[in-house]
Amino acid sequence: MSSRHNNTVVTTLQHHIMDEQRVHRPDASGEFSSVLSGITFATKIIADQVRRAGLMNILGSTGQTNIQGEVVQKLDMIANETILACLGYRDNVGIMVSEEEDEPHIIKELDERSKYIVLFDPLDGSSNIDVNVSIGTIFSILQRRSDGTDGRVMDHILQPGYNQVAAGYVIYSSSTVLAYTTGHGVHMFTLDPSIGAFLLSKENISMPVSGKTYSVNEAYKSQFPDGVQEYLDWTKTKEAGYSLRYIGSLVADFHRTLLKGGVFLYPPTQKTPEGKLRLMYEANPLAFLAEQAGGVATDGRQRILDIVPTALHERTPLVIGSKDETDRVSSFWKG
Ligand code: P6P
Repeated sequence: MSSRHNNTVVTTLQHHIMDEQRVHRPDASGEFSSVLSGITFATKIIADQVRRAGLMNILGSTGQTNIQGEVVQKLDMIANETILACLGYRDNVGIMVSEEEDEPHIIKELDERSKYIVLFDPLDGSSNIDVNVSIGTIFSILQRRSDGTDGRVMDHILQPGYNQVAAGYVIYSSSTVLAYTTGHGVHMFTLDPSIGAFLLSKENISMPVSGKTYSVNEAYKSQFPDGVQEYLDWTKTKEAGYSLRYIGSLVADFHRTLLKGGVFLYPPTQKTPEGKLRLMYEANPLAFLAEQAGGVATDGRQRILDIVPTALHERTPLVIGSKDETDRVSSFWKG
């Protein structure tokens, strides 16, 4: 389904979601698309706030720290509250989990109607806000378990990533771009602020199978596992000929890797022996997108999407990107 705008045929995100639903989930009641539209509506508001942050005196920190022990930026809280507000009144969302909140938000009892669980990092990379570096929102959507699990909320939330029904991110940069998957390819949309709509820009994205770009914070090299240090030494050899690109904003580093190929890695360090990045609302959604685009995502040993979570905010090491590149990291790092 498409429309005409500025004399060109365009496909909005809403149309695309409905088309996806009609083709792949004809029996769906449209509830799922209303969850996605709640998220995308929130990200339009966040994009506006991010763009005007410097003018609205909402840069800087709130002086608080979150469960991750990180300083909470004013825009973090605004983004968090925006998503909670936009999804909180959707009948079909039962639980929300935010990087900024210690505990899950139980909106409604999980039942056949309010069966969706939305997990999100409202504004990842927020330490970069004040220096105008790209930041992003990452989201993951699960459904309540239907295998007779009893009513314990955490049993419904702590599901492995292969159970996700959708995942995506929005990157707030020179333009605001949304990428999402429902398990039928990765599709990308660019926000047209003049009409407030996300318009299809890339459909069925395929991550290049290789790419001579590695993305890691090399300042921690001496703390990485030996195999990773050997990989990093190899990338600098003349025969390898790799480039290093590291923005320090996960969504931006992943967005480049998805489109151009290469590999992003955040191995364990002495400071973060379990890894720094969170499994449920960072690694899982990006791993779903990577695999749907033909890429790979592991924790150095196993597929990210196979990890059975044991805690809401658990962290994981992450190696994500082109198949050839992640395989090469694994060949050096025996996990
Ligand atoms: P480091 C931002 O704080 C973040 O969570 C990710 O967006 C980013 O990839 C990572 O941390 C950067 O961590 O230790 O390199 O500053």
